[in-house]
Amino acid sequence: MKPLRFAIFGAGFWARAQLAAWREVGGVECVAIYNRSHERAAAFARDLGVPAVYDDAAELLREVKPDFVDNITEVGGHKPLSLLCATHRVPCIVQKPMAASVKDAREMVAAFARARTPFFVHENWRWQTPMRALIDTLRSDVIGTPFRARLTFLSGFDVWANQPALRDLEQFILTDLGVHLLDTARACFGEAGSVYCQLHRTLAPAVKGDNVATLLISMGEAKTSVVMEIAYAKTPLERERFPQTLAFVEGPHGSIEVADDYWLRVTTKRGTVSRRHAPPRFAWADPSYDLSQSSMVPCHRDLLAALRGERVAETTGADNLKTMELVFGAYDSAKKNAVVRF
Ligand code: 89Y
Repeated sequence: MKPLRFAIFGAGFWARAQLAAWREVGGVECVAIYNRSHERAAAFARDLGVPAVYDDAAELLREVKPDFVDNITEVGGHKPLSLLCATHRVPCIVQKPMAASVKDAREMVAAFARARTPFFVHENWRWQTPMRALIDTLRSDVIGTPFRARLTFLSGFDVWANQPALRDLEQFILTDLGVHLLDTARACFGEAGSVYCQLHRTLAPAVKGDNVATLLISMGEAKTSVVMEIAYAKTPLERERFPQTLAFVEGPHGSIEVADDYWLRVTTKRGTVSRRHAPPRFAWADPSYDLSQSSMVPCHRDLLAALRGERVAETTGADNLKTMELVFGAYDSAKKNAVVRF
């Protein structure tokens, strides 16, 4: 099959890993890179063998005419650069979080719908090996419809070292990290009916935004009570688990635990079955981010199949709007100290 020619927008930490993940999948060829700093784009192109460099995204789209764009810029670039793709009718994958507000996200999805051009969100968390095992186990119905679940991500890892722009976000913990857990929870339990959220800014290095969140969400037709504990904080912890999400799910016929070190334990009347779902190790991945970066490979596979028209991707822009509504609904809840209903 002819490889799809694509361009990358952005030349930061995640763009480098994401290009390597595309090459792992195959069937695509990165033909150009855009970054507002020509120097950074040129360095990226030199290091990673990308043939064309632009510091003008419109010029790239006009001259290169890529089959799709992977928009891996910081959040400020998500809306303008994605809309530029819509104007040129070039399919676009935008990095999470799709936008800095629900209003912007709605405008983006609407623009691509009007242009009849595919639009996706790169949302990889639900593709992490233990998260996918959790999703599959829930869908097998072995524990029945869950009535309660807990998702936990607590870490003191210095994410700001590799992604300094995150320091300046007024809304940090839910737009950067919570968005992943909320999207994964949607894949597990269905759509949110309501959310209550409390936020803190505490035990953090020099960051502007909130860094600790606690949420109670009612999800799906069964109104599953989903509790989330999320933090990037310097809380003294016995063990640093970045970037693992731990989970415990209770249903009428059993429970599922996603435990440390990628273990999934399913307990029913018949006993407990344990299996380890360690992520694959890729030479290009940063070992501290193995779990997260390796999940970009199945995420890209799903997006590529959709770009080829073979199936509907899990994380279309339209689908991800519901994740955005949940993220910003949670911020709204924290601001008002009240339950927000959807
Ligand atoms: O930006 C975030 C992501 O997508 O995964 C982990 C991360 O790098 C820091 O929270």
